[in-house]
Amino acid sequence: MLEKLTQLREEIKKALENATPEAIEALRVKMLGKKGEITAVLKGLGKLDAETRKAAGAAANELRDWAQTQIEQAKSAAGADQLEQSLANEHIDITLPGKRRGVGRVHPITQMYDKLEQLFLSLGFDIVEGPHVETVYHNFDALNTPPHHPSRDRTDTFYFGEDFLLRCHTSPMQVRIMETQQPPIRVVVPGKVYRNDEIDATHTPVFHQMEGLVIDKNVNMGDLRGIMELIAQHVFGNGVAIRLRPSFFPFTEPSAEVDVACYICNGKTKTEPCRVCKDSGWVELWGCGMVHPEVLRKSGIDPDVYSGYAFGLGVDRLTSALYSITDPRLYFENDVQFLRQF
Ligand code: 2NL
Repeated sequence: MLEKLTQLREEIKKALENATPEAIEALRVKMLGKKGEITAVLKGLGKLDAETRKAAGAAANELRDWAQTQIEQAKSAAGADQLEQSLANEHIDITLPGKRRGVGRVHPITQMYDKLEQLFLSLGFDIVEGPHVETVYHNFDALNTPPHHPSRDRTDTFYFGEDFLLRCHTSPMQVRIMETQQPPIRVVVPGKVYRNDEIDATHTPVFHQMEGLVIDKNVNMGDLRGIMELIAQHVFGNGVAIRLRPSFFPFTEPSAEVDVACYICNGKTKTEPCRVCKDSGWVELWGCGMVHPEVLRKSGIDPDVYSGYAFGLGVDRLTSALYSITDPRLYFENDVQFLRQF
């Protein structure tokens, strides 16, 4: 018995010389595992007579403790060896250039939305979005746009059957607000709108609008003009002049085009013809008007008590004007070289 223990001790000593971590683990299993040799000796103690068992038990337990310590020590020494070796073999080249992170930026159209929303929030407007698939009623009938009107033509608007379509302005959402809220109403509705246009230098089938609606008692055209001027100055800079020019929309009466003093030549350059304003000094940028009484009445607001104004900003057009961008296709092409400029 004692001989066997001595033999095992010698075997362990030998096996641990220059052993790899894998070999050490294999030795641990071979000696101390469930079916290990030392384990077997300890299990066999029960069969010995009491006297022999005492001496053999002490020796076997001592061997087990010794083996455990030896194996642990050998393991950590071998691990340190391995770490040292890999540190010696691996080199980090700190002169290599770093990996550049592709940080995106805010799309110019979104920047213009943000700029406008900042203004309207400061003026106490709500900002509300609406569904892109609308009813023909909310998109046209409620806005005083009768069945024979050209913008209702099936070739100009994307229909889903008889009663639904892709909204061609955000106005249907303002109608929904009038239907569900009583004045005072002060709201802007940003969002994509859709028209069945061929793509060219001034048209894309999807474009971006922000429409505004203000309804209260005693709202007049002076209020409208003041807000139109604030919008122009917020986008193009303090001091820029605007003018309102008579126009027509089915949903407003009177209606007006908002012209902004030419941001290229300011109407002053006479030596060189101005491409942007054609030397008129003014650029037509958006439309507005006093909400037609019939539009108020249809949505449940009494035009004898309340009046209001509305406006429709073309966000693509405003962005193009601000940055002198001549082709709206650029907004959709995701050309990083283009987008990085803003
Ligand atoms: C344009 C003209 C405009 C409106 C939109 C509107 C909405 C309601 C009632 C009355 Cl619910 N009007 N919207 C009014 C005038 C002009 O847009 O040229 N947009 C690009």
